[in-house]
Amino acid sequence: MRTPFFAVAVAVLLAPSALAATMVTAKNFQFDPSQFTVAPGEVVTVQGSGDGHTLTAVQKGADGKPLFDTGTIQPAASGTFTAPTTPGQYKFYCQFHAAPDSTSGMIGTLTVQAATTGTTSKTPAPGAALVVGAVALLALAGRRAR
Ligand SMILES: [Cu+2]
Repeated sequence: MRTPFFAVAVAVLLAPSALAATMVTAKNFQFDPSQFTVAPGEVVTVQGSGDGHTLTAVQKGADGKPLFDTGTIQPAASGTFTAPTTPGQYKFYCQFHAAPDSTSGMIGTLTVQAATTGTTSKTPAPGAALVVGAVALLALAGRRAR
């Protein structure tokens, strides 16, 4: 009884990592990853490194400002931006190390996709509920065995 219960307890401890939000790193004058998919309206964290960077949408909104923009991210700091709520592909660039029409360098593409896969979803994965249920069953079984 001991070993399986321990294994499930470890699974519970590891489960929250699956809920982590999308994280992008800006380093060596590249975005990593430079192409990624998020849910509509998801908040994306961009970790800076080595130099000041921005992650700025090429496309501008009705107000004339980029659709999304982290603003300047200092080295070793991080910034965030909120993805558009309309599904589609959005090119972005770093204002310091690329231009809106750059075809290489510090550029990338954000894909906004209505959540179908669990990888970028912010809602708890169904697996978490299953694990909690399994723990409850094991605890019950352990009690009955005595
Ligand atoms: Cu940059």
